[in-house]
Amino acid sequence: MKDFKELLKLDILLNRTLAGRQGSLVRREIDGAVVIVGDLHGEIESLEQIINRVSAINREVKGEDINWFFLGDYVDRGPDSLELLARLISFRLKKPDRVLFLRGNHEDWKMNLHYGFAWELHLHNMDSLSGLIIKWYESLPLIAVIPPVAMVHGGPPFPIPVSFKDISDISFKETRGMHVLWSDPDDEYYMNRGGGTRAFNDRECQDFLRLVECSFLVRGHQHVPLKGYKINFGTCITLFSAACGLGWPRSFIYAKDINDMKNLHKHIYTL
Ligand SMILES: [Mn+2]
Repeated sequence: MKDFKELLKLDILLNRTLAGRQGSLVRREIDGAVVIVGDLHGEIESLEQIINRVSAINREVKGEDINWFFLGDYVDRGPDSLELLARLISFRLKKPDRVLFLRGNHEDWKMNLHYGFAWELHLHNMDSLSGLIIKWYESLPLIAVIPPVAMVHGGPPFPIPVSFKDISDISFKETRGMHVLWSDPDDEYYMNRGGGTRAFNDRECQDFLRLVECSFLVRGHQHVPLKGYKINFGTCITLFSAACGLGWPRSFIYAKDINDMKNLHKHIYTL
């Protein structure tokens, strides 16, 4: 494996030059199989298990090249944030066009100081890498539009944008960006996270999907007790791919063809 610093530098360049990238948005059409992975939170084991499971399924259905989408929250909480990031970037470097990383609310140094990653770096005598890690965070897009699926870490931007240009202009530093990284759907699981975060409803989800010409919103961010995933409003799928040391069920999406995602619930797998 390449030196971690080298990996970060290479991946920052890749993020900046992604096909279909317009500011905070990545918008493109794709062919082949699709995998979507939710929060991993420093669990290398969860990532390895998902990769192994996907290879087995893909072989079984004679799937072709796989497009991987990761919904953010790679670091904090779990024990192996450093190893996980290095593994993710090395994985990506093998097929740069087929792997996309979105930004989560934990791709934020202030969060890292409270939830573990900053301490992990300190224990490895790697405090000096924080600047480069922050640059990597800032190089990540916030929203992916891969018809018929739109992806974010938390929820739709609010107020709902009026155009693709409007979406590409969203910054993580402003309110709309904060909602993309932090929002949860309005349901019985909703707990206010404070700091101006909010719940989004069916109508807002529909309005956003209509604007981006997609049928589904796939997001992470929220642990779903006993299941590892949930579906809201018939259009919004939550995936959580970390066990958080508690053996929680973990989920991911695999589909042989992105256009075959009309019955999206059939493509959700749990570990
Ligand atoms: Mn999150």
